[in-house]
Amino acid sequence: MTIKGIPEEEITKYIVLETAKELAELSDVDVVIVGAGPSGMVAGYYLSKQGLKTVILERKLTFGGGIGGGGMLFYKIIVEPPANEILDEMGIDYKKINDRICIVDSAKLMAGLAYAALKNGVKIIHGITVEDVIYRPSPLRITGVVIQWSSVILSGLHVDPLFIKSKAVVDATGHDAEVLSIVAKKIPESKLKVPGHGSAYSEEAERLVVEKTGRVLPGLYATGMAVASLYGLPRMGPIFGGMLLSGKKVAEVILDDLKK
Ligand code: 48F
Repeated sequence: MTIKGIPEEEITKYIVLETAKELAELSDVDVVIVGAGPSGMVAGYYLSKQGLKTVILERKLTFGGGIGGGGMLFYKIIVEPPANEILDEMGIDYKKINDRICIVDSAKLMAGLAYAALKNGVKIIHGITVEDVIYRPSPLRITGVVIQWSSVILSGLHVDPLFIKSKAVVDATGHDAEVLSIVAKKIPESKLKVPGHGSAYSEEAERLVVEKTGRVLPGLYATGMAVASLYGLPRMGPIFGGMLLSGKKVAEVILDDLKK
């Protein structure tokens, strides 16, 4: 079998054309999820499963957020029941140690969550940073995000950004709760404060994160560690059951809100 050669100009033409067509389509979506970590990818999985036009914007050129680092670079991740039921549904296999602990390889979890979400139709775009939100005042509503290539931000060049309009914006940015922090800083009407998460109390932290997951303001939602940082909840370390269940819960809250 001989591979056919492609002229260079066609490489450029089709990459640019196909990307531009899709990006234009994605200028107005149902849900923007900021961050392709565990909570963001699970939220994307359930939202796209219900047919919502969902895009995940990820600053880096990879998936998984904190999953890849395992526990201090030991490449196993702990998922606590009943969050393993999400792995069952997605076809990600793991080892059950006891009633409290299931173990999965970090690479398998990263790839498995991404593939499950993508198969449901979510669009994941790498190398884009959300640097601000779009809002409408009185009554306050978050109506989308302001985006920039991560490489432009890293270069330090002054380049004006672009926008994506959405019915819901989800902060799934992890410990730094970047979207919530931007809103807290730039929109006084939000009255939002982001104190950051507390010290470790693993046995309580995951339950609290799932409990507090949901709508923060009209149009703005939080999932995963961003929830811990918003409410000053304790950290939990490399256990991920709460992240997966938080992603599922935020999807349910959004689906409910958008039905109204
Ligand atoms: O940090 P991350 O994995 O968030 P998470 O879903 O999970 C937290 C756990 O990994 C772990 C933990 C609990 O087990 O303590 O830390 O809450 O993933 C966040 C993703 O968001 C991206 C970032 O690169 C990462 O992949 N991100 C952060 N800020 C932005 C962003 C931004 N402004 N724009 C785009 N992506």
